[in-house]
Amino acid sequence: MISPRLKYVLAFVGTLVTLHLLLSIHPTYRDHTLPKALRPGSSSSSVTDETIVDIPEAAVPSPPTSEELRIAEEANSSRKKANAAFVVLARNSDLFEFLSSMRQVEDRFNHWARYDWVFLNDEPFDGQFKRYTSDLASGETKYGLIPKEIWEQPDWIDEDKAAKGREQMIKMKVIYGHSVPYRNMCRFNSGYFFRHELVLPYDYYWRVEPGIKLFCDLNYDPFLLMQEQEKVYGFTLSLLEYKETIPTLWEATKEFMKENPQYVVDGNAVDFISDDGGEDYNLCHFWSNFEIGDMRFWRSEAYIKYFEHLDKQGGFYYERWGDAPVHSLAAALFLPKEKIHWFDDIGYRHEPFQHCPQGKSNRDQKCWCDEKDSFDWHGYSCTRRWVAQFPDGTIRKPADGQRTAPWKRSDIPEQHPLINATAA
Ligand SMILES: Nc1nc2c(ncn2[C@@H]2O[C@H](COP(=O)(O)OP(=O)(O)OP(=O)(O)O)[C@@H](O)[C@H]2O)c(=O)[nH]1
Ligand SMILES: [Mg+2]
Repeated sequence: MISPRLKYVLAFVGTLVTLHLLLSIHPTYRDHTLPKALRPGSSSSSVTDETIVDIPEAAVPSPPTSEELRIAEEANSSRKKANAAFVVLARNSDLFEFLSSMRQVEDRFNHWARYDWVFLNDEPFDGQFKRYTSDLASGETKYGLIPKEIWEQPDWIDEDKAAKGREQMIKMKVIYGHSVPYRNMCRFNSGYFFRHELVLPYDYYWRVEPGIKLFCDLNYDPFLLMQEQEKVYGFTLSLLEYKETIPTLWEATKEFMKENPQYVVDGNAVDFISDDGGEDYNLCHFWSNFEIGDMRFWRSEAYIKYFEHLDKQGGFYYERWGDAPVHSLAAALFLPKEKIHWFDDIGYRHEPFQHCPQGKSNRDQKCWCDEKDSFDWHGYSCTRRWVAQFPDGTIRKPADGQRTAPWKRSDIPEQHPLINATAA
């Protein structure tokens, strides 16, 4: 029989033990009470005393106060900005593929820069498109309708001739060779996007397409770079165009130059687009799914007249002239070459090619692309030719060990890398 006194002592000791066991779950209590040897991970884990670093309380940064956040916000909103916007041509069905592009542009740059987004469509944007895109945007969002008279194949195009052209391209397996909407899109991007009423108030634009990738942080404002360095056209990737899509584009361009020699400037980038001083077109062009540009150039007399001259030939429909070679030929002929800027530090992918910044630039900007996977030095890229326009070294040369592109056209494989990709 246990005496009542012993009962109390045992109950007290039991309570103490239970309390200790419960408190041992808490790491701070456990660290102060358990012998070192019994602390979890002390003998079997690879963490030793030397690897455990006590962080003094003062070294742990405290979160910013709301007042500090307000001051930072105010400083950012009053920072110098260019008169610029992202310009997006898209269908309602492009929404989710586009949101992945938009989210990356916001995350890498626009969350702090806060430029507006202008969306254009040949049909009214639906509520879902507007809801998702405006939720992601840091700047204002604007949604515009493209008038049918501008978008659709004009009446004066001979439809029989255009249909024959399309059939021919289907046979040749030219990507989008069958498509009239694709041709509408190319003509609109060549001659009209910069004149749309929602786009007219802006000077600079950045074209963003669905399904692109932006690999690196942008720690500066590329619109301000364009403005301050008086650049007019910016690109990341360049490549050779399919000959089959533009059989008569160069002839039409030469005709325009002959009739309007005043628009062709000295010191232009003709050697980028021609290997024989302007006699023949070498098919090099800037890939226009990424463009940062000054739209005052597209609105200039030289470019508008050039576009109208091309449009009259009907090549947007009889052939399949792309806005990329049209923009590139104009920029290379009507601008001094220094006004064209290669955004070497913007890591960018539009299937199936990418430009990945190299070395220090790759690390400093926290890029997530593989440096070795850059299209720049591939045979079908024209970027090496672009770099050669600046022999004084103002533009980076390929680093040692990087793949180099063959210089002679005859070394380049016959099969274009995009042919068969999505042929009809
Ligand atoms: N509103 C509208 N936008 C279009 C139409 N066709 C293409 N676009 C847009 O125009 C841009 C270029 O079209 P894409 O289909 O990306 O053409 P691409 O870049 O040559 O080819 P892929 O990207 O490989 O399909 C994209 O932003 C599209 O969303 C169309 O019929 N209507
Ligand atoms: Mg695209």
